[in-house]
Amino acid sequence: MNQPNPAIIKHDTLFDKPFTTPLDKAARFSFDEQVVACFPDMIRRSVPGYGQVLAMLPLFARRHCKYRQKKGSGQRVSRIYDLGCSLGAASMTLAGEFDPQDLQIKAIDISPAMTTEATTLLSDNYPDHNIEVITADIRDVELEPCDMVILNLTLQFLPAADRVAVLEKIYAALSEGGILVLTEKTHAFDEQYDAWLVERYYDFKRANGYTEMEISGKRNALENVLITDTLDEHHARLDQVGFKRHLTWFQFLNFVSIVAFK
Ligand code: GEK
Repeated sequence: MNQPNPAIIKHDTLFDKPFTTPLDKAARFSFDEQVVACFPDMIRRSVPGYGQVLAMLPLFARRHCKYRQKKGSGQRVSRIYDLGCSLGAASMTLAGEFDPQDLQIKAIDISPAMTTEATTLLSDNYPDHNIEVITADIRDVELEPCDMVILNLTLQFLPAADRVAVLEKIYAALSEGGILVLTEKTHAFDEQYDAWLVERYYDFKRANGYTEMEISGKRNALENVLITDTLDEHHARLDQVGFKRHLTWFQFLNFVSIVAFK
């Protein structure tokens, strides 16, 4: 990476503290202003491999984005969607590695608190890039033809019944040779393996400075909000929506990233 990603480091001084008092334990997790303020710290300390996955996105884009003709202008551009963009870390990673005229990025998130901050971060850091931040539910948006779609830790927040429809829409919008990068927290089908992975995941969080109260507070808040699938379920769903080839290219404990090829 040429320069540090501001969506990751900007709030370095604001540590993730939403779950530090017993009463907070009852709070349901939501992507509000309180979460936005500490989001970069939270995601970096609680998602194993977050930085590594982001760092690979521009390398994937280089291989799979075919430059399409921009209507009427004679210019060629690639369109990439960042769905569930939060503060725009994935979009920013891509912008940092591409010339402004090469990409059109559409970053979408349902949380206005997230998109407000993402708009500021992206326009401050990449004023010349063509990046549109949109506040919307990804279940409702129409996708334009595109070369790459990033679903980084977002599908897991949709109701299980809505996941197929979103993936079908992505498949339809992708150009031949385009890719979906799907990163998710998962659970293992085997209970013993799952217990081991979950315990090591809590060890990972402890090692990153989280207290027992913070770990259990977050676990309770995310119950029924973040609903994981198994890796097999993800691959079966990708088959179901039409992707003929899909590969788990990254795994770190119970977090995985899959690339699906159209
Ligand atoms: C990153 N991708 O830093 N429509 C749009 N956005 C949604 C929806 C929905 N239906 N449901 C949830 N979100 C980011 C990290 S965070 C992951 C993604 C996490 C949004 C939600 O508002 C939040 O910003 C994001 O999905 C999930 O690369 O917090 O663990």
